[in-house]
Amino acid sequence: MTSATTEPATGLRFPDILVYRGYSAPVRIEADVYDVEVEGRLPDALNGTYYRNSADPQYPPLHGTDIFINGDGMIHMVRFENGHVDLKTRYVRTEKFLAERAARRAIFGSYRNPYTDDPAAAGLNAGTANTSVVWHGGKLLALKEADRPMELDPETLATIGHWDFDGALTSKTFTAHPKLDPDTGEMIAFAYNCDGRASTAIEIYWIAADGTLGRTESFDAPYPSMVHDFSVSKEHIAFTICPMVNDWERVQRGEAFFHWDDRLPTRVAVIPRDQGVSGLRWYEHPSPVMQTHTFNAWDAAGQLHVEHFITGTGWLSQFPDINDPDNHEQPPFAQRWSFDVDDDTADDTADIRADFDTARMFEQFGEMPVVDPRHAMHRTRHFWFGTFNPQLGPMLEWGPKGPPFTCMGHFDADRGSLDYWYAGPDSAPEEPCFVPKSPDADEGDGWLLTMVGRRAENRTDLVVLDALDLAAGPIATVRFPCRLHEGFHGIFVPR
Ligand code: V55
Ligand code: FE
Repeated sequence: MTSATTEPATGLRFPDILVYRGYSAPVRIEADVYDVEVEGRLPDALNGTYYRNSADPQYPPLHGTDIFINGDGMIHMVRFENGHVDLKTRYVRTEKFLAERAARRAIFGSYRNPYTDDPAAAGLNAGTANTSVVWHGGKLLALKEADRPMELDPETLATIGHWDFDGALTSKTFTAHPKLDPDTGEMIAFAYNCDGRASTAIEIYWIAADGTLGRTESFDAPYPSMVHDFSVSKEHIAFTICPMVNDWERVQRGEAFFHWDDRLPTRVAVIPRDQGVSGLRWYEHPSPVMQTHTFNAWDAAGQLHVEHFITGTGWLSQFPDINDPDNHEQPPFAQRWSFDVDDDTADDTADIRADFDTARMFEQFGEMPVVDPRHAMHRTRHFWFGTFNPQLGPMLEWGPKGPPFTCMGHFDADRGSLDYWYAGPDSAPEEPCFVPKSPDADEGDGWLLTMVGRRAENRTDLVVLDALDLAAGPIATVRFPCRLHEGFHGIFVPR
């Protein structure tokens, strides 16, 4: 498997740095817990499986420090069956994971930087499969934007291996945020850094409901950068290109993989879904901002609306600002950007348009946005996200990602109202996951699931809320006997 030699044991310790401290400490336990304790009564109709991904480092970092998005992919699987809950957690057996296990130490260096790897890692795939999971075409895939999808067994979480869509995937990479069309079952996905290095080419993939990758198109961004998420409506695909820049010369010098450079503009590529990149139009935001994650996108009356969280700074808890080392990360806020897609006044596709509308959706800061997935790509009324509400409870001590959430938030766009659930002292909810009460329930008529860090107890709960009445508090709380590492993105797969 690997030529790395096994080093004599010298006392394995994770360094005492913020990424490995307290509630963020590596867990490294692959668990099976049958019939987890449940407080309250789980809804009878909540039958299915919540899968989510996390970055749980197997070994201390090669160079003494690391960022939290570089840990090894650890899947958390919570199965709900007639009021019973079973937990299974498994590492994804990536090439990196297996080689480091054989070597009994880290052999890969800094985040996505091959020039920082130990020679023992030469030629091996660095993918960590740690960001999200998707269920599509009868396959469960663990995703990381720096690598191809890793297929998992949905029952056992055993790693099956890389999935390249029967050879149709041209890129070495694949986004962790593909979008599913609830009407057709189609998956629209993309890849950047397609050959594994900094590049401006972005590939778009149209993948049919049965998993067949039938169409690939490519366009060029103005500069190489992190393209973490994107937007898809019924009619359009939109990419927000942000100056979270990827400069290969810096990477070769062993520096951070990304840096924030707000001398470069934030531009939006709007691409008709049917026509493809021959209909691409560029827009420029008045100031450099960064999209963190998207809620949704939809078309109405000649306009494309993109709903997302953005910040006025880059992702400075992970990556440096090369112009201003004292710059501090600002929390993300929700905006709707509206593009006049039927406006033909400038018909040269090389033109960059400055004219699009931006509107704050609600005042509260937040992140980890979700909508009811049955209504994705259409206008939605309901929006859920992780947030803070200082009126309900104090902010928590900063972790490696910045301030932990203290609340789940719900925004009702028809009423213009906000509803919160405050998780309690020393408690931090994570990304919400919406589950409809039945396949044909109204939009928003369902449950909101979220993992909650009980930080003082060093333990994790999974809380089930009424998605339209968060303030009412948990309907049921699944009490895991252990901590599950803070995660990123999850999905619910009904039985
Ligand atoms: C993000 C997360 C990643 C990554 C790049 O949330 C960006 C943003 C979990 O890994 O590699
Ligand atoms: Fe993400």
